[in-house]
Amino acid sequence: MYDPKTNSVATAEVGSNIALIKYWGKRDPERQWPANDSLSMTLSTARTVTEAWIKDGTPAADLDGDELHWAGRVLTAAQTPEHKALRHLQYLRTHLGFAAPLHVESRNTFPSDCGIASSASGLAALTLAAVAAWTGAATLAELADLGFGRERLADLARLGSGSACRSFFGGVVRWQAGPSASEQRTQQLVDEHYWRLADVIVIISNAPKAISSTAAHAAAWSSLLFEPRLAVLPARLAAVETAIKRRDLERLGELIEVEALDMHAVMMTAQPPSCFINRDTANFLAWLRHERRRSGLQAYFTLDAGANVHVICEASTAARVGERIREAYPQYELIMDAMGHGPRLSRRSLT
Ligand code: 2P0
Repeated sequence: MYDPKTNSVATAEVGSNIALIKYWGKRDPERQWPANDSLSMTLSTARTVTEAWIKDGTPAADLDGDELHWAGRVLTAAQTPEHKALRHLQYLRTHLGFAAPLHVESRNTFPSDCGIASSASGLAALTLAAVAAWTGAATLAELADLGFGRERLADLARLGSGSACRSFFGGVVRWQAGPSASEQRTQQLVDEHYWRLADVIVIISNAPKAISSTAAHAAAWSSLLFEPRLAVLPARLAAVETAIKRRDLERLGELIEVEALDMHAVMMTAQPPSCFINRDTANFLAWLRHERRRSGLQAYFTLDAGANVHVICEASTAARVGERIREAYPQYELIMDAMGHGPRLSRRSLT
């Protein structure tokens, strides 16, 4: 039923996502069950583009044959089997029963590993491109006909990186935690046309993170603030969803700022502690709040596991928000992003 082709390339293009209610801490790290439900906005400008094809001339039984071209480096499963992406390919292969080794080329349209959720779009694009390469599918509809609908792809990508499952839908997406495999659900709350929200990403530092998100997740349970956080999250999530449905930016903004600081407080009080934000981040957050009071700038922050700041505002005011940030902080690069659509898949001949 599958028709894998050695002479054509599957290209997956997937937007990253920024969580408004964070996934932080895991109930079951082996199965990637999160401690809480999370909610994110899929991004449009910050994307990963991943191409995959079946390596020609390699015996199909050579399971170590995967090759990943990434950031000017060539990584092979034989040399770095523990690399997150290569490990995920191996998981997909074993779990789905595909044998052929893949040639994979991947790039981000934004700096990696510094708090713009590169593992979300990276692992989602890898999952989509690899399954398309192995099955020979040329479109998302063909993949769905072969039994790989978005829900199933999201489920597979989640095993590579939790936040990746949310990138399989556009707009605002909820990842619902549950006490069993069938109760881990990724669903779209509203599509990208419902409310034109923007995310002005302020690159305060593009230095790689000192600690991986996966390692920091593991420490969450040791923070005295973690269980109280879990207790308030259902009500906060419901309030955020209501604010989105009502397109109420002020309410959404106050909720997401508290949520971002709450997650960072857990990170900082865990054992071992991790501090992703720095003095420049803190300075920027204080400036944004001051600017809101002073000039009525309708913009609110959220943070990922990194020093950079995501400034959420309406798309109609994003240019003005970007301009104000540039005036105050000319040294920072900005990525003018916005709520985006779900993944795209295409196929071209291998030339
Ligand atoms: C999120 N983050 O909801 C949260 C907020 C970072 C801060 O999900 O171990 O790379 O691969 O499942 O998905 C980053 O953690 O962790 C993350 P793994 P992931 O977006």
